[in-house]
Amino acid sequence: MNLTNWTNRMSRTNSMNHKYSTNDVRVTISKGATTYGIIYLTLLFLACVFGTAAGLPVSADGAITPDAYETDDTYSQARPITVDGTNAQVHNFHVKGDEDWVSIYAISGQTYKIKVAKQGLNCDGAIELFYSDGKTLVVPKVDDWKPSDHQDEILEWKAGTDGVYFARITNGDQTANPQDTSYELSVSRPIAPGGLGLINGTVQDSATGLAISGAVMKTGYQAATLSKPDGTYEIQEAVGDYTLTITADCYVATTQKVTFKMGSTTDPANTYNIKMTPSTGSICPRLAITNQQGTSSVNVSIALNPGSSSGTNADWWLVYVKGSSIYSLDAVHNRWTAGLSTAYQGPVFSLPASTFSVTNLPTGKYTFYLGLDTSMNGVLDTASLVYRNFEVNIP
Ligand SMILES: [Ca+2]
Ligand SMILES: [Ca+2]
Ligand SMILES: [Ca+2]
Repeated sequence: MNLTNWTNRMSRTNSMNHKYSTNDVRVTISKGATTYGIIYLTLLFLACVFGTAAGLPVSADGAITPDAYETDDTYSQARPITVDGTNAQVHNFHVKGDEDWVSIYAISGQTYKIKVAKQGLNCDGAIELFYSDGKTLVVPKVDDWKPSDHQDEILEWKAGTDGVYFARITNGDQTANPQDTSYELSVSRPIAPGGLGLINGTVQDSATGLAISGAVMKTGYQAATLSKPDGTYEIQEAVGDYTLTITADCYVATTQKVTFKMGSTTDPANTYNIKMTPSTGSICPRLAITNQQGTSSVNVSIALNPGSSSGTNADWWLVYVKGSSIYSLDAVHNRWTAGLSTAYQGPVFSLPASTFSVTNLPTGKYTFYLGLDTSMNGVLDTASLVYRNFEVNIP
């Protein structure tokens, strides 16, 4: 692993701040001393703070293979679903009580239809819709509560304001066996077909090329979408020329002239790749993880804009979670340790984009986090915490 930029800077900074030596305040749970209880509490804590369930134990009674969108059990874990996307998302309820959350960017005055279709024998989908706080209901539960009829469930609503909405899909029959609970989830606008065109592409950080997730992309007419965790997007809109506006936390808003053509597909002729410039005003961690195709290694790319927090003392965190395990990078000694501990403690500075690899990872799903909190005490402080997370699968 090569963290030269970061560690050089850290070593220098550390030598100027001996009273904040990481050894004085670091909370390290060593592998040998770790009990399941400590790990569990740590994960619960992380789950609250970072919004991940981190594979916390759930009833595994009859559990089946989770669908590709897991973990998506809370609104903060929801991933965007493309309105009028070319493919429906295939989900299942892999354990009893599973919840599947997705985010939708909706435009005021437009009518949207969320559909659960092609339900398996043990699937009786129920749909709820929430505002951007993930808690306040827009549309209460839509569920025919007839486990045996397998009719499509449809929630239709007219958006009152532009913004992010969250849909929660649950199995109407919570006691149903997880076997055969698959369903297809789609979101569409009930408008006349035929006059729609499609564009697609990626949204990337102009400085680092890192994927930007959750960028809001609007045509200014009827369509909007959120970029996916890998930075890709897809939009359908009435045929014509538009100026796409793109906004994202930590980036300068930008525009792109686009053309929606009749009968267009996701080919290069309809591809617009967007680059966004990092904003300088606020502290912004940037993180992207890529699997080295078919290997047990990942490349971890990190960068940090200090914004107005430059020079403020902070706890820096770079951790990954797999199942019930959590590992933290010790950037000063260039090693990973079990448990939750700071990567570094010291003033916030501009961390140039750097990439290093983590090797020999066992098969499974990993969530990486890069975060900073400006209460430098070796404890994860939610009040001042800013972070980015990124999920990667080791095949
Ligand atoms: Ca699921
Ligand atoms: Ca789920
Ligand atoms: Ca702290």
